[in-house]
Formats: sequence, C-alpha cells, structure tokens
Amino acid sequence: MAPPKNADAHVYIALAGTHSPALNPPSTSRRVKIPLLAFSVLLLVACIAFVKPTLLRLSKHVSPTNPLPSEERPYLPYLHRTSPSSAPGNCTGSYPERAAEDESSSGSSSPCLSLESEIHRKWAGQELPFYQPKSTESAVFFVGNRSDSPWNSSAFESLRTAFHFQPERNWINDPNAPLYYNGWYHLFYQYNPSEAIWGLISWGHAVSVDLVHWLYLDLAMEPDQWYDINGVWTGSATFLQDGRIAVLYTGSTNESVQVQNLAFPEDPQDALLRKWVKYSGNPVLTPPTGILSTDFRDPTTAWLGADGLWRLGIGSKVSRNGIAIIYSSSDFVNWTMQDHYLHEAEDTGMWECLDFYPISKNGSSSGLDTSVYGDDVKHVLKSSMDDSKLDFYVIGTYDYENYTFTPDNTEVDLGNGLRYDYGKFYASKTFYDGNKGRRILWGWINESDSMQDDIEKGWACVQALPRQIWFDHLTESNLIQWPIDEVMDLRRSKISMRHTLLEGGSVMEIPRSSGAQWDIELTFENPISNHGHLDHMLDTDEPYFCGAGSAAKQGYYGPFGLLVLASDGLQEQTAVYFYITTLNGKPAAVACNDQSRSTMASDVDKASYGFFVPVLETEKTLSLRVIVDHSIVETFAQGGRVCITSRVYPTLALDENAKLFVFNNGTMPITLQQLDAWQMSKVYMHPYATVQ
Ligand code: DQQ
Repeated sequence: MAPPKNADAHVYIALAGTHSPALNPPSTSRRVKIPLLAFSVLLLVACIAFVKPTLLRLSKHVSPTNPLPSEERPYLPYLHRTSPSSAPGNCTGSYPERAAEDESSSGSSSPCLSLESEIHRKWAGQELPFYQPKSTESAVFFVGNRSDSPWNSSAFESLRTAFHFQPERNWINDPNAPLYYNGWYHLFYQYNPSEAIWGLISWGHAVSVDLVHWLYLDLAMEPDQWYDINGVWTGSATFLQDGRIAVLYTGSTNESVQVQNLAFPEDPQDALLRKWVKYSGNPVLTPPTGILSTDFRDPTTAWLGADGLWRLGIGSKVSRNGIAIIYSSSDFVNWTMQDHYLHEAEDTGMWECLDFYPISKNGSSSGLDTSVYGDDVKHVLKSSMDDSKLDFYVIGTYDYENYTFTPDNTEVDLGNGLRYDYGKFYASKTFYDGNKGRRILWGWINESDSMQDDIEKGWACVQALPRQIWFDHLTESNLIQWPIDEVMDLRRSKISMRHTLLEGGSVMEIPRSSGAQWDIELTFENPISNHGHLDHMLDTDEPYFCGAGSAAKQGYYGPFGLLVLASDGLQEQTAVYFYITTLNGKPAAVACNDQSRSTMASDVDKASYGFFVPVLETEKTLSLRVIVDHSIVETFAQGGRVCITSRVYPTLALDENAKLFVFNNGTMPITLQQLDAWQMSKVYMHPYATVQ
C-alpha cells in the first residue's frame, strides 16, 4: 500500500517495520527463530482477536492510532445512508396556533431538509451551490406530539442554557430594537409574559454593559391600545439627528390588522430607558392598497438618504412574491410609500423582520452606522422567510439617489442564496454598536422539543450569542460572523491537543472534558490543499449533503470533527464535522451539525443541518469553533463563513455526564492540528430590581 502523500511519517515507518524481516538475509539460527516467530505472530493474532475488543469495550473509546474496527464503532449505529426525505421526526410546524394547519397542508412526511439547488456561482474560486429550500421546508419550527416526557424537572433545569440570553421564564422570540445608549446595551424581545408558548406578545427588556451579563427590566411595552391590543410585535430603533431614540414597531390591532406604530423613551436621561411612551398619533402606517392586512410588518431601522429624508423598509408580499416596501419621511411621523419596492424576489412568500445595512468593502471587521454610504460600501438585505422560517441575506449595491438595491449577482437572491445560519436561527436583527464601532447580529433560536415539554419546562427559546458581522473580502461573496469578543471573557480552564493523527474510523475522548459549557476551537489539516488531487478519492459524483444521520456516512476524508454533548457510552452525541465531497468534479468541504443521535428521546427534531463552506486554495487548514451550552450547539466553520446552530435535548449527556470526543469516520487518516477547549462560566442574568 502506497502511503498517501504528506501522510504523517511515523505511521508509515511503523508499517514499513512489519516488512523488514523480508529485507534481511536469514541467519544461522533461522530454524529456531521461525517457530518462535510463528508463535509470536499467533499470540499477537489471538490478542487482537480476543483481548483488544474486550479492552476496547471496557474503555469505550480508542486512541487515535488504534481505531476500532468499523463494526464496533459505538458512535455509528446508523451506518446506512439516510436520505433527507426519510429524515426522522417532522419539521413541519409554525406558530403554535398555525401548527395544525401547516401539518395538514404540508403533510407530516415533508422533508426536514432539502438542499438541492440548480443555482451555482463562483464562490471563492469554487462553484458552490446555493441554498434553496422546498416551500414546505421548515428548519426552525418543530412541533412534537409527546404523551409523556423523558425529562424530570431537574433534567429540564440541566437543559437550560448558562450563557445564552433567555428570560427567567415563559416564551421569547424575535430580538427587537437592539441598541447602545449611554453606557448600556439594550435588548428588547418578543415575549409572552403569561406562558411558555407564543401568544399575546409584549416587549421584554434587558440591559447589559457587555452584551454577556444581563439585567431584566420591566416590560417596555404591552398590548394596551386598540392599535396593538393583539400584540406588540417586531420593530427597530433609530437614532434621530437630535440624538433621540425612535422605535417603530408593528401592532396587531383589535381587528388583527398589521400597522406600524411609533414609541419614544419617556425620559431620555434614564440610561436604562425603562419607560416608553407610544405616540399619540399611532398608527403612523397602515397596509397600503393591494397589501393584505396581515402581510405588513416588522419595520427596519431607518436610514437617511442623500436627499436628507428618512427611508424605511417594511416586509410584505404580493401574490407569492416577497417584497420590501420602502417609505420616506422628513419628520419620522408622516411616511410616503415610494413608487417602487426596495427589492422583490419571486415565489419567496411573506418577508418578515427585514434588515438593511451597509458594510465596508475592504473587509475590515469594523461596522458602519446604518446611514453610511459611499464607494467603499456595500449593502446587505436580510429577510426572514415566513414560509420556511429561514433567514436569507443578499449582498449588493444600494443607489442612494434612486433608493434601489441591486444584488451583486442577480442569479443569487433572497430565498435561494446565502443564509446567516444553516440551523435554527430566525428573525434576526443587527445594530450598529457605536461603543465599539462594530455591527452586531442577534438571532432567535427556537425549540427542538414538543410544545408540551415547553409548557412543562416553563420556558421556551433563547437568543443566539451576539455575533460581530462583516464582509469577507477574501471570498468577496459572503459575510463573516463571529461571537463578539466579550464571549471569550467567559472562558475558564483550558484543554489543548496538538498534532494528533486520527486514523480512519477512530473516536477519541478528550481527557477531562466533562461538562456542558464549552467554547472549542479546532483546526484540521485541509486535505484539499494538502493532498493535491483527490479525484480518485471522491466516492461519488453526487455532492454530499448534511442529511439526518449523515455523520455515519463514511467517505475518504470525512466525516471528521467533534462529538459534543456526548454520553460516556456514546449513545448520545451531536456530531459537528467536515466532509470532503465532490462538486462539479472538484473537491469541496461541507460542514454539518448532525442532531440525529443527540438524544435517546423521541419526538424532538433530529435533522442534520449544514452546508458547503468556501475554502480558499491557499488555506491549509479547516477550522471549527463550536460553542456548547447545555442544549445549544453553535458552530462557526472556517472563521465564520458558515454558521450552524442546533438545539438538542440529551437525556444522558447532561451537565458533568456530557463529554467531548474527536472523531474521524473517513477511511483516510486526518491530522487534528490543534484543539483548544475552554470550560465556560455561567453568566449573571437576574432582575434589575434584585440588585438595587
Ligand atoms: N414575529 C413577530 C412578527 C414577526 C414574527 C410576532 C417573526 O412581528 O413577523 O411575534 O418571527
């Protein structure tokens, strides 16, 4: 067997050693040595046949140079390939009250993921497909139907996150109007103060000095006017030229019509912005002619145009086309609808939670305030797709004179192109942090378990960690997202591994890795750039996609990566990994979070999420950062080019019973160049009143 190029020398020295007797001439004592040798070989075979499996079973894991035979890999109970269409669980569903309707219209057998795409474009020198969901797909909402729960109340407590933002109890959804004001970061959020399911929504409110530790304040706004009596829905904050903060939000009226309302802080001297006053002339906008009364919501942060007028985007749809309606105003109260849409995309359904902002072309990680424009600036338009519950973004050029937006590549648009996150991440919103000169993204992570479990837990949903966001000037086609630096302040004790060869089919427990709160950074050698032409090793002409159970699919290079929230016996594990596949005849890397073995419980979402990762030819390593917080796994692949968030509910891998493993389920060895894993501390998150 010829060693693959660049493989670790010591492995092949060991192999060569087994052949060495044949290279030496027999000595005079050959007759004595041959039976001895035969006996030794027999003894060795016996050991391998009987002793090693026993030891392996006892230790439950293997060292990187002693991979388990494939039939004994405890982490591969699903060696057969599972296609997306046979994904377990059902991923249909929507808001609780619409679940039954969705169930009947889409059918319980609708695929959780379908990643087919006809659209290809050059992405970092590679032809990568873009994400195109089927209209029935919903990666975010899972509505289960459990009759009894496998968790008791203490287990539920173990599943609650330690450093993700979440109210003390009940239901949270979209982040609203994030802002920085006089020393405080503010987060408002869609909140049902009465129960752990979506319902009559108010604006929850919390403040922080570092976006990591939080103080809960009283509700900022409640449904108490005819124009928002059915819900104070999503909205955004804008700093006016005189420094005042104006909030525009959607109200669901007494007749369930969606209208836009204004509100201002009662006392601008109060840095905590505790009291809000709704404008007496509300609503300031009602659905225009031709727009359904329930398809008009979620105003953006406003920006100033070249003509000195404010501009504002609102999500809607016309027939099946998603649209961003654009308005202008000189006083923030009287708004005029423009004669064209900011943007429109065919057959994408209702657009929710629009976001529109500038980014620096030069790739600086600094952010830009929302009204900045110029030759050095590109714009990002984000829409949350009501049909699929997926957040798509598109990068393009905004014409400040004519207030039109043109995607860089007109073939790749909202609904068929880039996503912020290929897992559970929805209704996101950015804000410009004037404190540190950066743009920060908040996104909502929904549940993976049943509504009944949420009611029993008494809480549901969290916010993803705030991510700094900027343009990737290396690929020139996507954004980079990275947990804000303050998250690193939560890092405590560290475990490191360096230059570890993982044989094909091996899995290795990371010593001293008990715990469910981790920030892990790891890099692997990049087989694409390090091993030259891999054509003969690409097992199929079909690209690999992250389907349910996909960590069990054995390729040449991959899957390799990390098992997190893994139980001792590996009955439970969430695999986060790379797989080197083929795309248009060339090698390409896919990153996935596979939830299919994340829990012994049934009736939770067990889909696998992920996508192709742009990797430059010059990049010699593949990197993952994986943040684990009890029931959340947030993955940032290749420096944040692709992000994948999972919500998983183990029954065994709780708290100190959760462990970390590295694994390589490919047939080729792979080198883990570096792994650093930090235990993360719990954040301070309490009502403001209790610290007075
Ligand atoms: N959530 C809000 C709406 C928005 C939706 C209601 C998105 O304003 O469209 O809670 O999750």
